[in-house]
Amino acid sequence: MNILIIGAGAIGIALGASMISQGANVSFLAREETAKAIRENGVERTGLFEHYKFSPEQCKVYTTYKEIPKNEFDFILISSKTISNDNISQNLNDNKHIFKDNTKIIIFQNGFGNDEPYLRFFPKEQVYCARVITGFIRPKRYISDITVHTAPILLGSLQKDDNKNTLSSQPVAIISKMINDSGIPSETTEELEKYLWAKMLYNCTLNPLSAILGVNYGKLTENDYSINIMNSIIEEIFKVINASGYHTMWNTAKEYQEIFYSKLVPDTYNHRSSTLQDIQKKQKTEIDNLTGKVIKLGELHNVDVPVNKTIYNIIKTIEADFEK
Ligand SMILES: *[C@@H]1O[C@H](CO)[C@@H](O)[C@H](O)[C@H]1NC(C)=O
Ligand SMILES: *[C@@H]1O[C@H](CO)[C@@H](O)[C@H](O)[C@H]1NC(C)=O
Ligand SMILES: *[C@@H]1O[C@H](CO)[C@@H](O)[C@H](O)[C@H]1NC(C)=O
Ligand SMILES: *[C@@H]1O[C@H](CO)[C@@H](O)[C@H](O)[C@H]1NC(C)=O
Ligand SMILES: *[C@@H]1O[C@H](CO)[C@@H](O)[C@H](O)[C@H]1NC(C)=O
Ligand SMILES: CC(=O)N[C@H]1CO[C@H](CO)[C@@H](O)[C@@H]1O
Ligand SMILES: CC(=O)N[C@H]1CO[C@H](CO)[C@@H](O)[C@@H]1O
Repeated sequence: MNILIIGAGAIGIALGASMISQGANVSFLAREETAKAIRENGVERTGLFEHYKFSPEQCKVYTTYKEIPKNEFDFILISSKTISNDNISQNLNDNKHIFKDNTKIIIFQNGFGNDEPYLRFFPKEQVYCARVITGFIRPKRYISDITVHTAPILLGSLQKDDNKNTLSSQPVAIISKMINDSGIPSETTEELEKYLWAKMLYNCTLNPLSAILGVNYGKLTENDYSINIMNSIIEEIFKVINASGYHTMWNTAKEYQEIFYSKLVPDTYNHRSSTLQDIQKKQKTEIDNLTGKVIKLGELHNVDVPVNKTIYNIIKTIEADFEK
């Protein structure tokens, strides 16, 4: 089993260590600085669950596609930031020699519809997604530390066959089993769409607003003004989900709001969103793939989402001066 991991960030390193622990041959495609750190130190997984430490000889690292041998990989796991998908999917298409006949791509990223850029070049039977709500940080370039775990990592397809049935998750079951056997709970699902929309609801409601106001998630639920904004965001997203023919676990915005305030936010009260962390580091955020996605779907289906648009425009204004 040969696995390529594109994007050796916190989640990529953790996935790599998990796969090596289960006897797979793991290669990373990483930026120069990270590649150097892995070549010198190997990779480590720390924090929650089993800890693993592998030497540089136990994995391979590439910095360009050119260096990768032909006909090499059974699975390609994408764990870069979403903003790189246009480029990565194009690069994979230009370097199809690294694929075997039946190589599967699995996308481990935030947001909904991240498979779309890949589907320009690869058939839907080859492209899968994951829902990850486990928290990873990278204290050193070659170490991934697992800080929070909310629910199993779920793998499956967002694509439907001609009869409108979701494609089976079975082709990627071996990867969820390896993740699970490495100690991080993981399973496959035929309902990935619902789970990803649940995550979108949560992230689109909390991330940008917490970043604009510079506060943790919990703080947002402590006054009526921010609650007002969040309620509007949730209502708009429900309209969009409904109009686009997607589904999630709750039938109405109200049902979701109840669990959101009583359970979801209290459970993650102190969390500082990745959007806030990006802005503090003066890095571009993933807003285009969160709120931006809701706005695009709204336009496509004639649903007005003014609050989402305002939030989106504020974040875009803040990041306008950031380099990358
Ligand atoms: C790993 O790769 C080596 C050759 O590079 C091969 O001999 C071995 O069978 C591979 N292991 C697995 C688990 O695929
Ligand atoms: C796109 O990919 C190529 C090839 O890996 C790389 O040289 C280039 O810097 C990438 N561009 C962006 C914008 O990430
Ligand atoms: C994610 O955002 C990038 C821009 O940052 C965009 O190019 C890409 O198409 C978006 N992906 C989806 C699925 O919307
Ligand atoms: C989204 O929400 C999950 C929890 O559901 C959280 O772990 C993650 O950091 C959030 N951020 C993004 C950008 O999706
Ligand atoms: C995941 O691992 C747990 C034990 O760690 C086991 O009980 C469960 O059946 C495994 N699930 C899958 C899908 O392999
Ligand atoms: C909750 C909600 O808005 N449900 C609507 C979803 O869309 C269908 C029509 O496509 C409506 O009948 C539902 O009322
Ligand atoms: C294109 C679009 O949906 N624009 C709307 C943005 O929000 C304002 C304020 O509610 C609306 O008036 C626009 O129609």
